[in-house]
Amino acid sequence: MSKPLISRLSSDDVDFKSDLEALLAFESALDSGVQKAVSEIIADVRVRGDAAVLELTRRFDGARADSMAALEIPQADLQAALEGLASEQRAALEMACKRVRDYHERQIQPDWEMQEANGTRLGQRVTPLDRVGIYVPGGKASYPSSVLMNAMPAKVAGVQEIIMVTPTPEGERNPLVLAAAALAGVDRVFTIGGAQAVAALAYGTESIPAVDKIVGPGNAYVAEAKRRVFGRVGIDMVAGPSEVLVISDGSGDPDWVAMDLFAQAEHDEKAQSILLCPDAAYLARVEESITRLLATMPRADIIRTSLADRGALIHVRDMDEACEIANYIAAEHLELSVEDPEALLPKIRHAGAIFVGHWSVEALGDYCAGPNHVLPTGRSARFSSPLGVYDFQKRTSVIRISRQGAAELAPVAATLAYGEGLQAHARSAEYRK
Ligand code: HSO
Ligand code: ZN
Repeated sequence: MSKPLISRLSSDDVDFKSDLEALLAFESALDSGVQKAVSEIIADVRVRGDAAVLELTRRFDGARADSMAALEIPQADLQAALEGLASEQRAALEMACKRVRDYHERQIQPDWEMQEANGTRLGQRVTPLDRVGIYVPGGKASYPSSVLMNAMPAKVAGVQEIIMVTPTPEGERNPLVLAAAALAGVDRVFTIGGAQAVAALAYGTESIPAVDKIVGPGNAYVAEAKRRVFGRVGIDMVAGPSEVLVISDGSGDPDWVAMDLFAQAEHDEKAQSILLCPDAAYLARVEESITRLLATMPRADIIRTSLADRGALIHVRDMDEACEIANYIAAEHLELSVEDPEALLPKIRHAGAIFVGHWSVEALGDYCAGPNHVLPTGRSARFSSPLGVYDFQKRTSVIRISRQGAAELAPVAATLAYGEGLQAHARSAEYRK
C-alpha cells in the first residue's frame, strides 16, 4: 500500500501518545561534518578577517568580487530596488511595514523607578542595543517579509545601526529583499552568507563592524555558527522548521483549512501542518480537499513531502482535549478555526501566535497583520516569545541609595557578608553606615 497523503491519527488509539511524540520529533541532528566546517570557518574569519570572508564567498557563492567593498550593496542600489518595484508591490510592502511598525511600537517598555521613604530610589532603565546583524537567507527561503519582521522591531527599539547580510549565489540579487531593506531603514547590506557571514558579524573584520546581536534564520551552517558565537554576541533563537496547528470544530469550509495546511507545508519539506478536530466526517472532507487541491499547487512536491512526512489529521474526543493537545504541542502558529473561538482562547496557554476565528489566518499574519512572524518553533513556545522590540533592548538596574538608606542597609549587608566569609564586602558596606 502506498503511503497516505497525510497521516490520520485518533486520540483514542492505544499508541496515540507515542505516535504524537514521533510526529513532533525533529532531528536537528548535530552533524559533525557541519560542526567541524563551521568551527574552522569561524577560526579563519577571526584570524584573517576580510581576506577569509572574501575567499570563502568566492568559493561557496561563486562571487567574483576582488575586495570586500565589492560585496557591499550601496544605499543607492537599495533605494533603486525600492523605486524599481511595481506600484502594487511597493504599496503592499509599505503597508506591511507600517502595520508592523505600529504594532511593535506598543512593545516599547518605559523606564521605571520606585522611591523609598528614606530617599533611596531604585529603578530600571531600558536601552537599545547599539548595532545588530540580520541574516537573510538566499535561495528559496529569501523572504522580503522576514527582512521587515527582523529589522522593524530593531528600528522601533532604537538600534543605531542595522547590518544585513545575505548571500547572493552567482551574484543573483533579490530586488524585493533589497527594497524591503531600504524601506526598513537597514544601514548596510553585505552580500555574504553562511558561517563566514555570522563570524564576520560576531567578531568584526576590517570592513564589517562587529555587532551586538545576530538575528534571522539560516541553513544548518548558519544555525551552528550562531550557536557557536552566542555569548560573544546575542542571538535570537536557533529556529527549527515552521509549524501550524489548526483546531477545527467542524465548522467552516474544509478547502480553507486544507489551504492553511498547505501554506505551512509549502515552506519546506520539513515544515509541519497538523489539524485537530472532533468531527470525523469533517476530517474526511478536509482530506478530500487536500487531495483535490494539491494538484493545483506549483509547490506540490514540497507540500506532498511535508504532509506525508510530518503532517497529520488528528481526531480528538472534544474541544477540551484539542486544547490540551495544543498546549502540549505549543505550536509556532495556532489557528482556532471554530464558530466560537473566544470560548477556546482562555484555554490556550502555549503557542507562538494564536489566530482567532475563521478570518484570522496565518498567511495574513505572515505578511501584514502587524505582529511578528518570527516565532518560537519546536515546542519552544512553552518558554519563549515572538521576536519583538524587547529582543533589541536590554535593561540596566539603577541604584541610588541615600545616606540614610545606606545606614539602614549597611548592617544587613555586613551580616550577610560575614556569613559568606567576605570581609571586604562587609567593611565596604560598614564604611557607609
Ligand atoms: N510562515 C513563516 C514566515 C513567512 N511566510 C514568510 C511567508 N513568508 C514563518 O513564520
Ligand atoms: Zn509562511
